[in-house]
Amino acid sequence: MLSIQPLTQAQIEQYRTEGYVHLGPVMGGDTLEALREQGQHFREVKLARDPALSNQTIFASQVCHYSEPVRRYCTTGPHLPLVGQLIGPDVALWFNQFVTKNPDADTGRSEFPWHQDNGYVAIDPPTNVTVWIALDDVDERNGCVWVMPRSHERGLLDHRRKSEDNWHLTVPVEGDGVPAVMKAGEAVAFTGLTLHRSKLNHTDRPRRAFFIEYAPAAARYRRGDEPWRPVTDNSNTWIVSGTAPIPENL
Ligand SMILES: O=C(O)CCC(=O)C(=O)O
Repeated sequence: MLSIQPLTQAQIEQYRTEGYVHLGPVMGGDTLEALREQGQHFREVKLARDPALSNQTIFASQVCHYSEPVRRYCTTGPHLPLVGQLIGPDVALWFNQFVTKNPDADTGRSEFPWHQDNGYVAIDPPTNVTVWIALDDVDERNGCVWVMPRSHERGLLDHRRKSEDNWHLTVPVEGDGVPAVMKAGEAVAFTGLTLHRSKLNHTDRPRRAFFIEYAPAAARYRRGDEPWRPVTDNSNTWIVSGTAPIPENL
């Protein structure tokens, strides 16, 4: 059984000033195995539909709807008290995704360029947190995630498509950032405004990861120029601790 210690004041301070913090081990034993199996299940389904994905990055999003082990982890996992320390007691599960970076050094398809998560969907206030969990040991060779310290201080940046035939959004960034080197089951947490990326997988094995985004339960979200809506006004959202404001039409 994993025993997770609360974040220290120094870790919380690091998150506030640098925009990220290593949480250490947040998933182990049977749970890690179950999440790997679930990831495999989604990959198999997607590969059967599109075999060309075998040397690209495979994403499976909002998987809580389709997997009890994944939903249980996202809504009751042992990392949640740490999330509460970072964003407060009223917490909404907002997004969850498996990301498997297949070996691709020859094709270069799986670079995930610099971006802020809020560059895809904005959250207000932007105090949402992403918990990126390694399902394999990750380092610079197999495409770990890299974060740019203090980049959250720059606010929400103007993201553009990487190229016309690529859906990734990105912003120009100077510098390399810091690689989040981790053992399987460990996590790094970063803010919705923290610039991060991942590079190629130069090994001969897939790099498996799962990440979860949590937002303050009273936050709003906006896609592009659409109107702002409460994060609770979305079928993917679940309150995982505390309460959310009650809508007028309830
Ligand atoms: O797991 C990765 O390689 C990066 C994924 C990522 O940053 C994202 O989906 O926002």
